[in-house]
Amino acid sequence: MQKNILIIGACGQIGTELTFTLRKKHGSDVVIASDIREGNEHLVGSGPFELLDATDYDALEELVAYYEIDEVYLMAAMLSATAEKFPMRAWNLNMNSLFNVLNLAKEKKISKIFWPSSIAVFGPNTPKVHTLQNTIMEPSTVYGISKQSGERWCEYYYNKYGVDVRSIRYPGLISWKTMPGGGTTDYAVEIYHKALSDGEYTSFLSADTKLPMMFMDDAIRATLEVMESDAEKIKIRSSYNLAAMSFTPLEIAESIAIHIPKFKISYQPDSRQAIADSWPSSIDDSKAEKDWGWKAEFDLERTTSEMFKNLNT
Ligand code: AKB
Repeated sequence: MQKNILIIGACGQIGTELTFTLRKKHGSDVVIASDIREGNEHLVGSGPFELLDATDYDALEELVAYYEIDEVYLMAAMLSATAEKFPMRAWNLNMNSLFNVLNLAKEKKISKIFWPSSIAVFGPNTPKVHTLQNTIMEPSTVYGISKQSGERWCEYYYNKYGVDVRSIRYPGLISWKTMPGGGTTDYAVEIYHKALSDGEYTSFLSADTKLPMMFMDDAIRATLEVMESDAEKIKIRSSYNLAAMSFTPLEIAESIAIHIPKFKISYQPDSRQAIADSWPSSIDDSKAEKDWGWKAEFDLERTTSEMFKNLNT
C-alpha cells in the first residue's frame, strides 16, 4: 500500500540524503520534505517542500492532515557543540519536536516514527571501548541529555501507547552532499574539503581522539532497514547501538595523504575536545546485527575514496 512520508529537518546533513533516497524509492510526490529554512535547491525542487517549525504542534498537525502522512522521520535537532552554547534552545527544539511527533502517533494521526539518537547518550563514566547497548550512560552534554531523555520517552510511548517508534544511535557521519552543522564529529567532513582546497587542515580535536564514525550511505541504509523491518524484530524501542569504524584525526589524515601526499594536519583542540573525550571510542552493535541484520559496508579507506571521488567531480 502506498504510504506518505514526512521528513522534518530535510535540509540537514542526514535529512537531505534521506529525502533523495526515499524519493528515489517511493516516488517524489509521496515524500514531503520540510525544514525551518530552505536549503539545497535540488532537494527543494525535486518534490513537495514545506517550511515547518517542528516545535509548533498545530502547524505540524495541519501538515500531517493535509498530506495524509503515515510515517515521520524527525531529523531536526541542535547538535552537540551548538547545544552547549544555547542549552535551553537545544532542549526545547530537541524535546518539543519529539513530543509533538510522539503525540501525533499516540493520537493515531501517524503510524510510524523514525527518531535519531546518538553516541552522545554515553558519558565520561561509560566504558569507552566496544561500548555495549546497555551500560552506564550519564551523558555530560546538553545534546546527550536530550538524546538520552528522548530514548526514555520513545520507549515509554511504545510500552504505554503502542507507538511504533524506531531509533538508531548514530556515530559521527561522513558525507559529501551536505555539510554537517554544530557537531563535534564535523571535523571528519571538513578535513576532506580543506584537504582539497588548501592541502592542510587544523583539527579542533587532538591527534589521538578516537571516535565512532560512519559513511552516510551506511547510515541511510541502516535507517531504512530499521524502519522496514517487521515490528516483532525491533526488540529495542529506546535506540539501537550502531557502528561501522573508529578512527582518530591522525588516522584520517593518513588515509587522506594516500590521495594527497602533501596533505598536512595540525591540531588546536578547542571546547569540542571535552565533548569528544566524554564519548566512547568504539561501539558494540551486535544487537542491531542480531535483531534486524545490520552490517556496515564502509571502512575508512573506502570512505576516503568515496569522498574524494564525489568532491572532485
Ligand atoms: C555531533 O557531533 O554532535 C553529532 C553526533 C555524534 O550525534 N554528529
